[in-house]
Amino acid sequence: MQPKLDLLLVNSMAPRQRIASDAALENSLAILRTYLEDEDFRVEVIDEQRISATEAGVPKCLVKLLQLIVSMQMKTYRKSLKYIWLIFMLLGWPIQVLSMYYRAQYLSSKINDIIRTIQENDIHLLGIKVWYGDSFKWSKLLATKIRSSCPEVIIIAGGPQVKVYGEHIFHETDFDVAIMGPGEEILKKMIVLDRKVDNKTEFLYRFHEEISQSRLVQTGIYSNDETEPANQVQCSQQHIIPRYRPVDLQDKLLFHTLVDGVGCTWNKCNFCSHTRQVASYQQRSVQDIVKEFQVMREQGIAFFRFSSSETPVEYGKKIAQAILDQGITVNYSMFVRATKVTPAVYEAYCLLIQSGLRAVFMGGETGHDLINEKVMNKGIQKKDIVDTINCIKLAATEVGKSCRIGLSLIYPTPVIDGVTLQDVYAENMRLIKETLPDTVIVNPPGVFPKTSWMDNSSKFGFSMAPDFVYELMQYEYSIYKPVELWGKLGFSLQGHSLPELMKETGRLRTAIADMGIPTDISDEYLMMTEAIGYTTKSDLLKFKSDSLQDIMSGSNRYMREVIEKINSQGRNMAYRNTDGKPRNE
Ligand code: B12
Ligand code: SF4
Repeated sequence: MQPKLDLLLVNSMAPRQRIASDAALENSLAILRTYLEDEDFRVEVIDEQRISATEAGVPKCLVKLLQLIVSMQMKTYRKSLKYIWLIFMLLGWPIQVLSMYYRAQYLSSKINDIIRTIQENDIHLLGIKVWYGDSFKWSKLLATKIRSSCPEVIIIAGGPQVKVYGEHIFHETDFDVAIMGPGEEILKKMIVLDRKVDNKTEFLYRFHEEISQSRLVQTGIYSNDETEPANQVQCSQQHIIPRYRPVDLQDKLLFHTLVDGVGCTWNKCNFCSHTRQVASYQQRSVQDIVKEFQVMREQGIAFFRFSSSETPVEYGKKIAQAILDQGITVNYSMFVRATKVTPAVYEAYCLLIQSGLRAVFMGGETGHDLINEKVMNKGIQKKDIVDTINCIKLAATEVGKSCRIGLSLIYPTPVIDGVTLQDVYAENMRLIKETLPDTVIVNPPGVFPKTSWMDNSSKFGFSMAPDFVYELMQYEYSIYKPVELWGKLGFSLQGHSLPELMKETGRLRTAIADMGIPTDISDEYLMMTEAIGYTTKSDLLKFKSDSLQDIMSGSNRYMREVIEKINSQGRNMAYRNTDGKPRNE
């Protein structure tokens, strides 16, 4: 018998909000659905990552009480009020635990809903978009429960966590197959195969015979095996414009991730998991990109983030020119690499900003040149970071528009002979003073599979317990956790345990905040807050503090208001041309 649905796609759920843009439009599952629908398959998406989702399942009075306690915790978070802060922390603890209990119950009920949908529609294929941390734990639980209630269902993992952890995804999980890279073509093959077989055993046998010998299928830019039939198709991947349904836009932040290309031009940093991609930056056609802008604008969407790990400026310039030629009003943000600034780079940034570039995320990693070279292999120097940031600021002034800058650093870092951690710290501070970015994102050192840091861990001074990777996969990384609550993860760097490393990360973060620079604001929010008039540093600091309060108390009180303003501004822009007139005039 044919199933009523060929494939059910589910976005993993997390008990707590992680960043302010958790409720962004779910682009990749919409892409997969659109591609498969165009091939005449029946696909549904379940995505509960919505604005109101953070509070779902928790009694209102509990949310309110937590809001109050967290606000007191934040007000008393300073050395002089340490003991009062401690009292509020202790008071908040049982309430946090209770609220997490309700959330866990709620998330578990969502799993039961999915099981019901699978049974009612006789679904054979379930695809799960997998993320890290608590969300990964939820997807593991989902797979386990499906395996026991619906043993014939083939469970497929895909998305960010597979791209970072590859084969490790199968450790103590019930996923049958995992896709590392684009899922379009491979899912199509799986649906076609599913229609030909009678049961799961036969499916898996033929899958391995005809589609992939390995349970982990590497596709697109992750594929380095041209003998696998699935991979050959994926290499020449075309990019699909997702078709959002009205329900996909409901209770969401109207901000769309647009594929401008894949990868980055460098692809060699020692710490970066993107280096699992076997080729450097692959661009998408400008024509397609502009078409996607236009399709999204029809639906009231005007805020975008480019998805590639770097948009090279020369390519960005071509995209910018096309936006200006079409006269479309959009705001977008992107990842950039620091570079040797030339008049051509300056000109490119002027055009980019003129066309709507409103924020960039720049991975600087450190202001210490020797560490950036020997430890990071970043391929840039402090001078490049300073010059590129100044170039962007000058270009913005020239054009008379804003382009905010988020500079990302990794601290502490492994150190080498003749360099102390304090030297790295001092160079980082010097870099920040010289560049004054709008925000600085400070990350502790993370060691991911198949990176040079992992493969040569002893050379860099990392020490990891045998099950470190599995622990890391489900570790809920949150900079808002007090250092005392950080587990050890079986990880150390040059003799420093994880809590010690986190303390050092926090030292730099505090010093930056003391300079009046807000830390850890994502580039898309830099762009969207600017668009709704949060133009000063104090606006940003307030945004940072209020959104943090929401995240810590599991509430959406503040973010709901901000998102309402953003969505309304986005619609306003989407329905107007660059001359400010309504589009259909
Ligand atoms: C844009 C972006 C965002 C956006 C939009 C996210 C979204 N809706 O996907 C925003 C800003 C909201 C965001 C938020 C976060 N992000 Co983010 N984000 C990215 C970024 C830059 C691009 C992702 C993207 O949209 N690519 C384009 C689409 C088309 O590709 P794709 O998502 O990979 O989907 C394709 C395949 O993966 C596959 N696929 C996807 N899902 C599935 C499911 C199945 C079943 C199958 C078979 C295939 C499949 O097919 C898709 C189409 O080809 C990536 C880095 C990168 N360059 O990849 C980081 C990245 C995905 N983010 C990351 C993280 C950590 C986060 C946050 C947790 C941030 C944080 N710690 O503060 C949050 C979590 C958000 C959430 N909802 O849970 C990590 C993920 C690490 C991990 N192990 O999970 C990444 C890899 C960055 C990094 N290296 O650290 N992010
Ligand atoms: S950190 Fe950035 S520049 Fe370095 S390899 Fe990764 S994506 Fe490329």
